[in-house]
Amino acid sequence: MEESRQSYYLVVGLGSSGLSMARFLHAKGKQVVATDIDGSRTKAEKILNQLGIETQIGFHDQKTFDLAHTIVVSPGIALDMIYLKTAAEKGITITGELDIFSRYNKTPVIAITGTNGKTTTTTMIRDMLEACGVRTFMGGNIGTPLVEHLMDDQKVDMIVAEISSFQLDLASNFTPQIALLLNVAEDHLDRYKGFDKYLESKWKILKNQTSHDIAIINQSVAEFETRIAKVSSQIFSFSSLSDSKIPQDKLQGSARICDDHILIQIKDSLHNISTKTLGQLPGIHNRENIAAAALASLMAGGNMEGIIKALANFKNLAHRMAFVRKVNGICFYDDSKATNTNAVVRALESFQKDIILILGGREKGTDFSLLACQIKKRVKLIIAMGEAKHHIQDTLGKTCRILPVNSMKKAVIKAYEDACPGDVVLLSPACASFDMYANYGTRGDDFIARVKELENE
Ligand code: UMA
Repeated sequence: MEESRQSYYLVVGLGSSGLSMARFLHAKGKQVVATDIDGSRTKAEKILNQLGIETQIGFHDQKTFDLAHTIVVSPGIALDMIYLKTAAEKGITITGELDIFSRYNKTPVIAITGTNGKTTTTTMIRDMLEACGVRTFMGGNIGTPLVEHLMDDQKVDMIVAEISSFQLDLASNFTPQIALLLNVAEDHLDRYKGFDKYLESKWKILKNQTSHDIAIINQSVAEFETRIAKVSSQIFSFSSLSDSKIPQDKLQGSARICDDHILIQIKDSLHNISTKTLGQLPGIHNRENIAAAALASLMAGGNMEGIIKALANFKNLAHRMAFVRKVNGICFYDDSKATNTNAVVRALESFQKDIILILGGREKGTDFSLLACQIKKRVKLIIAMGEAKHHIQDTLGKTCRILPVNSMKKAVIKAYEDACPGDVVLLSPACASFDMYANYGTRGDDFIARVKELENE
């Protein structure tokens, strides 16, 4: 690295976000240097080197950070990383993919954030709009980095973007035309200094919106009333609570979740979605996702006909309360995506009782005691696995019988041995998967494979 060179963008982290970002900036004619601490990122290294991009793989070099013009940080990298802090002190601009994307993007954006239900709602909006003839690009935290849209020739009318708090933390100019805030519950407390900081990050999705933009917010999100009083966006709300305390004059429209339908009001027009036929999407949380998605789709130019058609075809996504199979009268469910306690509570509420719950993995500052009430009501045995298993035993040991295990295979076998016909075995871990797996998907796949082995035995 030459001491004098100061015009390059440094891309930090070469997972899917960083790799796309390095390619995009290079395509825009920027000088790019890319670095990843993981020495096994040789595939990314090769792709970038072939483009003529300099890489530093297997290490970070403070000098490379300090001499950059701008540092673009991957969302999964904590911002208290020493290299970033030192560079920031030297006045180097530190940013993330949302700001770079916003600088070049010309297509309207629907941005969806929240602790749970982001991926489901994002996919639903994409499906609803497509069913209404609106061409979409779907990306962001859901998997395809947003800058991929900017490298694609395909014409679209709307971008449907799943957005995480990590992405919002580095966003200063991101302004979605339609922003959704689905819910906020305890999560990622290994990265944030307390729930308030995490909540603050989620509310940032509305920060730059003006009176031309739309915000669709769950009324039960903490600080709803005080926050909406301060934003300029047109506010639409949705709620599954029967008594709304929000003065109606603050709202441009709303969706109310009733027993067997969702009632949507936008100015003077009323729309109704019957939920009687939505067996694929159980639980109040899915009704909330539908309400938010329908409001967003209507405001983005969709119509009720397309929305209802998309809902009729919508299948619950993999690893979210997905029924695996019944073995000798015992039903197995894969809810590997439940990586926080709020998601586990929602999963437990879907069953009456006699649940054998597989919990554990890598903690995210998790407070397992938030599960105690539901566990007391419905769970007969907890199988605890992964790094968190001792913490689970310490916190919930007095609430329920707990069996620690060392592998998914053991977890499934032990659950099966303890279960009676009619019981439910539920993988809903309340933890990240990274102590044992590449991601929650491979954890769920392992669970499914182990359940299938039971039938063969
Ligand atoms: N790394 C360094 N230095 C460090 C630490 C990490 O170089 O000090 C490197 C790692 O070695 C690795 C890379 O950074 O190679 C990982 O970057 P990343 O964690 O940002 O992962 P990506 O593969 O780029 O995926 C990210 C999002 N990941 C996270 O936010 C953790 C993906 O969301 C997203 O789909 C993708 O960008 C495309 O936008 C995943 C996620 O788990 C699904 N999100 C969290 C969640 O949903 O709860 C927020």
